[in-house]
Amino acid sequence: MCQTCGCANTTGETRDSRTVEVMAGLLSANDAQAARNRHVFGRHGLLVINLMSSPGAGKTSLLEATARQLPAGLRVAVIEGDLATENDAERVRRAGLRAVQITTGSACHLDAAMIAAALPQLDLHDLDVLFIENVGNLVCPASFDLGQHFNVTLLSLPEGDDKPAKYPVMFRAADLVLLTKIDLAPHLPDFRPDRARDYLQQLATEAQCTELSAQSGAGIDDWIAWLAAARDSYRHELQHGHNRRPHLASEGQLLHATDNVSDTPDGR
Ligand SMILES: Nc1nc2c(ncn2[C@@H]2O[C@H](COP(=O)(O)OP(=O)(O)OP(=O)(O)O)[C@@H](O)[C@H]2O)c(=O)[nH]1
Ligand SMILES: [Mg+2]
Repeated sequence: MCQTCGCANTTGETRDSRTVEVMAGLLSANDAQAARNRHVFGRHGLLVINLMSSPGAGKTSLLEATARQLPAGLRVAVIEGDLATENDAERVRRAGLRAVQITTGSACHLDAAMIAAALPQLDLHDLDVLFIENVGNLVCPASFDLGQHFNVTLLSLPEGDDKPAKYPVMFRAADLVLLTKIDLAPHLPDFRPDRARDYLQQLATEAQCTELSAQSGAGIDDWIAWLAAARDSYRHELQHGHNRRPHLASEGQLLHATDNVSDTPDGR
């Protein structure tokens, strides 16, 4: 799969110290670029939200539903990340949002340099919120800081309620978890939202967890309210000299750099 983060390497070659060194170097270069991105966003007072999930959990549909209910005057743009095609950027443009598509080729996640390269295509001074729709993948995107302020992780009902337990790095990185496609609940009785919340609690995450359906519109009001509150708190912190960072999972970064993740702190 991805040649840049080492996730394709399942044979033990990651234990080689030179490989570990190269990966650690890549991650630290990424962190430096992410800090530069965050500085640029801060100069513009621009709130940046990274949407992550497995493929098809409903990220683009959420952006389309968000566009339909945006408060008047809120200026929003989207950076789309996919291995191939301009499909998602075209979808959100049709919904009325400005959009830039990044196609990563073989990379299974976005990184900070890709975001920096896309920014000149957007008028940052003319925006309030920038969404980054990461590549559909429940593992690697959580380990790469892009310069964003919040991570939002989607879990759709058809995926099953045990995903926070099976993919802890992604869910620990989340500032907000959205249980999506809630309109399908009558057809998917095995998915128990309370069980998904229990699994999240077991990760000791403070992330809120809320339910919505991009299709029926249920829960979209709450999501828009969260967005407005996130923007207010980000701007308030910025006025006091603090440029917010999301809950990035440092154990995920180590997972990409070494094999020893068992006794690392959770990076909050
Ligand atoms: N029933 C139902 N279907 C949904 C909902 N949201 C998205 N879908 C469907 O789920 C499929 C995938 O949705 P997308 O929004 O493209 O998912 P995505 O996460 O952007 O997918 P990738 O970008 O490929 O990772 C589409 O067929 C959507 O119509 C929802 O709230 N309810
Ligand atoms: Mg999409």
